[in-house]
Amino acid sequence: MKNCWLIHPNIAHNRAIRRSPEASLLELKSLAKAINLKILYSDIFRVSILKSGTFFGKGRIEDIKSKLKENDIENCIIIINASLNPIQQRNLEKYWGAKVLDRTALILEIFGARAATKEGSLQVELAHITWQKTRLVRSWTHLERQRGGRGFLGGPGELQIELDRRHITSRIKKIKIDLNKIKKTRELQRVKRKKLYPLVSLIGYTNSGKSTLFNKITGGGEFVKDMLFATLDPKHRKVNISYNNDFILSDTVGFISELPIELIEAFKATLDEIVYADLILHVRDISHKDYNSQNTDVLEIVSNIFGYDINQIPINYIDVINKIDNLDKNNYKNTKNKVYISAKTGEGINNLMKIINMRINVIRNKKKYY
Ligand SMILES: Nc1nc2c(ncn2[C@@H]2O[C@H](COP(=O)(O)OP(=O)(O)OP(=O)(O)O)[C@@H](O)[C@H]2O)c(=O)[nH]1
Ligand SMILES: [Mg+2]
Repeated sequence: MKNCWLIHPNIAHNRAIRRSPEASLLELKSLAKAINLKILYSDIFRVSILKSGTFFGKGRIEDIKSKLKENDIENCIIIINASLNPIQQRNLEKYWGAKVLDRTALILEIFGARAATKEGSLQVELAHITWQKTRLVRSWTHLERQRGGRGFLGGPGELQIELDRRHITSRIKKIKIDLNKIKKTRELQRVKRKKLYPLVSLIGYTNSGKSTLFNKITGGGEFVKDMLFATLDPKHRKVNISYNNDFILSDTVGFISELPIELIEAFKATLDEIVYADLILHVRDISHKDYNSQNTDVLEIVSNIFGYDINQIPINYIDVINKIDNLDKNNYKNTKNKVYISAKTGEGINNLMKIINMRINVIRNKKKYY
């Protein structure tokens, strides 16, 4: 198990942030645990001015360095919950003599560890190298070479960077071709299925309970865990709901705030499960402190996928408010767009099925299934 030090930079005057620094640090801890990192320290550091070359100011950098030294910490990965540019990453690594990951790198690591199918692995690799390509600057490549022990004393020249860039470009091309082939098969399957049954897709923030609900409804044995990004590849199952009204339920990858754009791009084929869905069930964890921010995060990603404005929620959308067993309240009011459930205890699942049934009937009247 590798050691890590988690740092959430609380950046002054950053209005785009929807969470408290404490909530952000808590989520960062869950991300680190998702790839089995041992958390040695976790801190919130206020950053009043962002330094272009080092992100943090001199004092902070020195403090961190002394703490590492005093405690004789070796091989500690320092994770900064922000986006670092390659120069900042390189400089911090140099000062601290430690590996530094930013938020995007950490999420890419988790996805890499989770990928189980060929499509999943290719998608993650595509996201990873697309991201790397944008970071291919002289200093960074130099460091990579040293890390790899290939002994480029003075660092590579522009020629080496150009070669690396060309290598990445041709690999991206190859992955896209491979992914396209898989996508075609997936599309054929989807078209075949859709002729027979409507598609109902589960979406939501990671850990909101999508797979638990999927299992509850289908009786399937999907992997469920109190861990971020437990599910990566979409799963399908046919559900018998009532005579002539069966549907296909699909479980999908979870979302997170500031999901790297490279991942959204690379996972486009998987996310088609949402685009082509007749009905979208947005599973939300009402017992989570960030319940509202998570909603905005998901809507932001969904609007990005559909190319919508964030206020324009698709009409085939149902809010599935999950984990009500964690709360004391018990007078929930369902509507045709909102239903309260506990995927764990089964409470409210009947209501959900009724609403799905009703909405599918409407769809059926508009479309023809054979
Ligand atoms: N108390 C309670 N816990 C739940 C409920 N539904 C799911 N959980 C728990 O929440 C955690 C995450 O559940 P998953 O079903 O794996 O969540 P997910 O949305 O599929 O997560 P990802 O695949 O990571 O996106 C697990 O520990 C579940 O047992 C619920 O209704 N009540
Ligand atoms: Mg899941």
